[in-house]
Amino acid sequence: IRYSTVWERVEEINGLWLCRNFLSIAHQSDLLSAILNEGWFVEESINQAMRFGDLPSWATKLSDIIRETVEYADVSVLPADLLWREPLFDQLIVNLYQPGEGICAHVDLLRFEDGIAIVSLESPCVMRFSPTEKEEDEDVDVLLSPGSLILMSGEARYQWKHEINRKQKGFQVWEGEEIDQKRRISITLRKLC
Ligand code: AKG
Repeated sequence: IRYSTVWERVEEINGLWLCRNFLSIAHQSDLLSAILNEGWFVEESINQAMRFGDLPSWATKLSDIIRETVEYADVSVLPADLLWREPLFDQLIVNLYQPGEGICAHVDLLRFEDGIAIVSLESPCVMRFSPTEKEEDEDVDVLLSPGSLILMSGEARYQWKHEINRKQKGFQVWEGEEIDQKRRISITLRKLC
């Protein structure tokens, strides 16, 4: 096994799980090379690539190990039948964020099924979750370190927005320390309804 099967539940948010050390350093660099070899990001103005249906082979392999890591997870933390569907994912987004770039608060479109996975590469970042029906200040920050995987399901997917605010210096702080922003690449895997 070249990946971690240790999952954590994000206590405050039902349906949000984090696998901090999902990919080894070597696997992260293989994945990064495969993505950059696609040639999607040769022009500076392009920072997102989307694929539907048959995914590149590296993404299919990634899906396979996501399925395995869920199957082997401690069932007291993560339900083993969470991602039983076939195919597991048929839509891929790769986002490339330069320092200062992030993504606004959103809930993923309803045309995607429940059960969304995000793998992070390169710069760590803080992803902020905020409830769609806000009564008080209940935001929850999650650190997405390189090689980590998060899974969003149920409430986490439908009742919480997620965002990454890297607009200004000082916004990305984790445990009192400002994160040194570098390029970040994320891989989001979903299944169309
Ligand atoms: C999206 O593309 O909808 C995302 O939320 C991406 C999040 C990320 O880059 O980690």
